[in-house]
Amino acid sequence: MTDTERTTTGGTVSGHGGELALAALAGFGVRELFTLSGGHVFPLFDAAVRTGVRIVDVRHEQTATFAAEATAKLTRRPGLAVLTAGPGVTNGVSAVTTASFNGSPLVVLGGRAPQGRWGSGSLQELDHVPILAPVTKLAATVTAPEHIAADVHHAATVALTPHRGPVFLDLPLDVVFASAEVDLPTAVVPAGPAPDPDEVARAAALIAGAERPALVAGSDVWWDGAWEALRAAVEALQVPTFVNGLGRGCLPADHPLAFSRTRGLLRSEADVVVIVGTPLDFRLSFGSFGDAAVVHVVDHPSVRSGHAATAAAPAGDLTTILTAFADHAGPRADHGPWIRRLRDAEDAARAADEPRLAADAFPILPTRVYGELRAVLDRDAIVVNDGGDFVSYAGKYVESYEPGCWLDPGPYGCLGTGLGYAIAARVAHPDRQVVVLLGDGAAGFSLMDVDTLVRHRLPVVMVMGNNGIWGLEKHPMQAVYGYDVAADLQPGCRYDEVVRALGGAGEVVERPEDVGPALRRALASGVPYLVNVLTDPDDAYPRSSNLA
Ligand SMILES: Cc1ncc(C[n+]2csc(CCOP(=O)(O)OP(=O)(O)O)c2C)c(N)n1
Ligand SMILES: [Mg+2]
Repeated sequence: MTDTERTTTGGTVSGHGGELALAALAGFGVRELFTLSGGHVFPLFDAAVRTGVRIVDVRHEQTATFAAEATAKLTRRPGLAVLTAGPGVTNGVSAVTTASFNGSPLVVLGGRAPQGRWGSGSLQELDHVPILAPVTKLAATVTAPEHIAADVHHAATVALTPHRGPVFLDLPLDVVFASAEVDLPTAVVPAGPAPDPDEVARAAALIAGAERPALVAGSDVWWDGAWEALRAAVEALQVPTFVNGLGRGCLPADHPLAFSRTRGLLRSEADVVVIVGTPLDFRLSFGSFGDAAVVHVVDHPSVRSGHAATAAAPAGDLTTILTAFADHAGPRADHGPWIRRLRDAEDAARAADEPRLAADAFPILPTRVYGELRAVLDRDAIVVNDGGDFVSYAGKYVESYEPGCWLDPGPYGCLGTGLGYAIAARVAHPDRQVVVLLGDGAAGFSLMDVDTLVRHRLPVVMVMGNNGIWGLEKHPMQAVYGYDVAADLQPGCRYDEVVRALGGAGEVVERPEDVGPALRRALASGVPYLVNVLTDPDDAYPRSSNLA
């Protein structure tokens, strides 16, 4: 096969199953795959070698799958994980589920025992499809080499179609090692459905006519490429705007209409709350904001809320909907007094935070780490969050100024994203700061993948809030029972020595005045570097409950 035959705009492709699969994905811009070796998937490796797809081989399939999901989050292209049959696939299931909750266009290609011997007890002979079906948009087995390109093309299209999400195909050994010559369909990135213009107009009129409206923008604004339309809409309608998930940075944190500290006031004071591109889940008090009417704007009718009452719920392409909001020509109330009220409250809340951000307490308060971090982070730094209380503080104190910079695990709340997301961030953005915020507990799920950072020369800065406990569980258990079990880790554990042993660098920080200099050394080092900050175990992130 010549390179011109491996075209991104359709045409004929021939080769073994791995070549056919990667040819189908090339048209969607897939340039790297994340994997851990296994004989069932060798043809995919061979195809990558032949076509220049970067292979990033990691130390746990969960990390590979998180890295693929994060590649999608960072690039808005499909991310590709290649998982070997049986345990390779099942090790990826929590990360696939995370992608499902996040609406991330993740493509997982699994190995599979040969279909010619199915039922005879081949190594790792497991039917993965029923395991993956509930957490994917599509889970299927490719049954013939002639089907591989079309099936993979279809799977990628499904992953990218709003509302987006993960897809899974497994390729039996005797199918993926065989060859075929087939026509490759043209890769098209599908647009969302057209929204109902009357529903959109009704929503716009509600917002414009409200006295105290507010908007919360979430990840689908980023996935839909709708951040400019978002900005145009909130500027035209003069709506104070909050962000969550990948919505962060879709309106820069220093925009005059951007707010973060005053979300509590929505419940007590707003009269219309507009939620765009994120579910009405626990992060948004299940879509209940006191007496406020709720407008839920979604990228597809299938993700309209089933539990919350909404005054309007336009569904479809978010750019179309937000542009229509921006163009709304009907009557509008003056939102000026409300914006000033929120801004005063926001300024007061920020001023009240300052002492904790600068605290020189010993042991170090986690807030001090964030006070120091904001001084050294670039506006386009990629920030990865993996932990409990330590990253709850990050959510509060780290600002995002550009879209696609903020990687949190999302509403599935799965610890262990850290190193996978970090690997993807460095691969996608070789020239930006990549900073991983790690709880000491969370780190245990993926720290071995520092080895991957070292082998693949992927420098990232890891900042650990090391309180020696599973803080987000220990404090609530104390509150509920008056005692706690299964919540202690080793105090002062030298995770920085682990990173050194794996070929990176690091240091331990015990004094508040040493945090800033250590962060600067780490960012200047050009190697994987862990700043192991020993933080106060008695400090608990102020929250009512994490169980409801
Ligand atoms: C895979 C997984 N296991 C368990 C949990 C439950 N959990 C949520 S937060 C947390 C504690 C995290 O501790 P650490 O990373 O040290 O952060 P800290 O709260 O101490 O700052 C746990 C165990 C989870 N969310 N995900
Ligand atoms: Mg901890």
